[in-house]
Amino acid sequence: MALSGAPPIVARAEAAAGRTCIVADEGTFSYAELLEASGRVAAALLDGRADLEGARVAFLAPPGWDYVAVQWGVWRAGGVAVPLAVSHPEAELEYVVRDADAEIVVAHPDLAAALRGVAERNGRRFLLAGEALAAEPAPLPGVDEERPALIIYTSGTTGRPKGVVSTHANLRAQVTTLVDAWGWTAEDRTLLVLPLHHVHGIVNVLCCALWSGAVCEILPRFDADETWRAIESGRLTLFMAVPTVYRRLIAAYDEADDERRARMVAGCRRMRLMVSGSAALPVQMLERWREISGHTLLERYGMTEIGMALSNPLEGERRPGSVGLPLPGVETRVVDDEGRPVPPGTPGDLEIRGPSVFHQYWRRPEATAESFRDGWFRTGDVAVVEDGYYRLLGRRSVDIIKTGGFKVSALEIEEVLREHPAIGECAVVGIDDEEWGERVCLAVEATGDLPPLPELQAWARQRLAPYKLPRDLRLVDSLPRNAMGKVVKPEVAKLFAR
Ligand code: MCA
Ligand code: AMP
Repeated sequence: MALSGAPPIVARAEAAAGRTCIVADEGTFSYAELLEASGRVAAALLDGRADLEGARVAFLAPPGWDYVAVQWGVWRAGGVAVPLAVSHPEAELEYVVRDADAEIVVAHPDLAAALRGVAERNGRRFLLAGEALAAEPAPLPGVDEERPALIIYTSGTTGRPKGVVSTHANLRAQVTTLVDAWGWTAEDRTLLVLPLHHVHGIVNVLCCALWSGAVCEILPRFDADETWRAIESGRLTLFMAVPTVYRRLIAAYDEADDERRARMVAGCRRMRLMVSGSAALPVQMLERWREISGHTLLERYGMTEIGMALSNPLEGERRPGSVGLPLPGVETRVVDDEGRPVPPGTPGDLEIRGPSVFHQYWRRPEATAESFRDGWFRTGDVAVVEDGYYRLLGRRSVDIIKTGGFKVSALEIEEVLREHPAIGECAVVGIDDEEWGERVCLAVEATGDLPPLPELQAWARQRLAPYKLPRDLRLVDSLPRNAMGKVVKPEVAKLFAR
């Protein structure tokens, strides 16, 4: 196996060759099998070329073996991996394929129908994952660490989602800081229940496990009962999820009989670490989980553009309501409006610097430039430092909503909904919600007969991911506006007060 010049995570796999790496619906696979399979995928993508030279490869597969083999195959061929979301309707898939300017589109056979059409319409090469996995091996290029590796689409304060480009070196920095801070080893065995079009699932779980030579069990989608069964087996050592997932696990525990509860508790006690992130973990949830599992959830903070930046410690005090301390290799600062650092105890804007910070927004140089100040990435989150521990106080923009751990843009949803014939002006706001953190709510000035919410959702479902759909609706004569005529979102939010 010639792995010199391979991307760092791939090169490391040689040392773990005989060990199990993936346990998924498709079966159990070793690191050697992953190297073999991803080599075949790379050869299929190259199709006689020496190097993809940064061509984007968009791929759609449920979390599982094909997903991992294709992702590694893209990297080994010198391409940039653009993971597509299983839950997205065709319109969103097409947006990403076009915006990323993907040269090749790869799909799992179960999800091929919509994507094949997208590829054909846009003149992209289309490949089934199975075909790629069956290709004859070929020589593979060397891939320099500074080359782009991954584009993840993330919603921001400007309309449609932007592609966040991270290099192999960025990914290595994001992974190694977590491997060190959370003590990952080859003896670890984790269960991945998160979607694989975002950093939490891709970097924190999948890449950290594979970097460490550990075992990553994968569920194609989160299911509380199946997750508990894996925990009950006692074979897992660590687990990571968003607060909404922990809430579902708590609900399933509450419904279980005493005998099963005892098994659930025993399984948790055999684990060494349980982590929460992507959205604020309510202190009550942290406490309830501690009662059930004996674990104080380790809460951490991150962002697609930077990987993880702050984390409560593996050893030492995990402070409820706090996202902890800067991770090794990550520089953090809290600043005022002019970019001057503020003293501890004073709230300000959180900014991040270091090798884990992304390379650029794909083909958006202005947005990239605006997101930095003097070399520091401006997160848009407001934080305060207390005894060295960081506490998040909110976001700069009311138009960013976190729901079920997904970041969504109110502006993007409004833009799509305005295309509905009965919607004139509209405003989307995030309202606090016990289950979802925030839920997406919509106020409308109608221009015709506004259909009831389920009908409106069905219409929007063709255009937007399920987690972007409005969950509550108010029809208003006119939206609250200021003297300039601008809609005042905090006033809109009051319309949904319960
Ligand atoms: C789904 N539903 C919702 C929402 N999502 N309702 C309100 N708000 C939502 N956000 C509805 C569906 O329409 C459906 O209703 C019902 O809930 C079940 O839907 P389903 O798709 O089955 O939901 P689920 O699969 O149970 O989803 C829950 C989930 C998911 C597993 C918690 O939200 C999830 O995977 N979240 C993780 C997101 C994540 O990985 N974020 C990381 C981003 P009906 O049947 O009526 O249609 S990376 C990041 O944030 C940074 C880097 C970081 O720090 O990690
Ligand atoms: P994303 O764009 O999906 O990467 O989401 C990043 C955002 O998620 C951050 O800017 C924060 O607003 C939020 N976030 C991540 N982790 C936490 C956390 N532990 N507590 C509160 N918010 C968080």
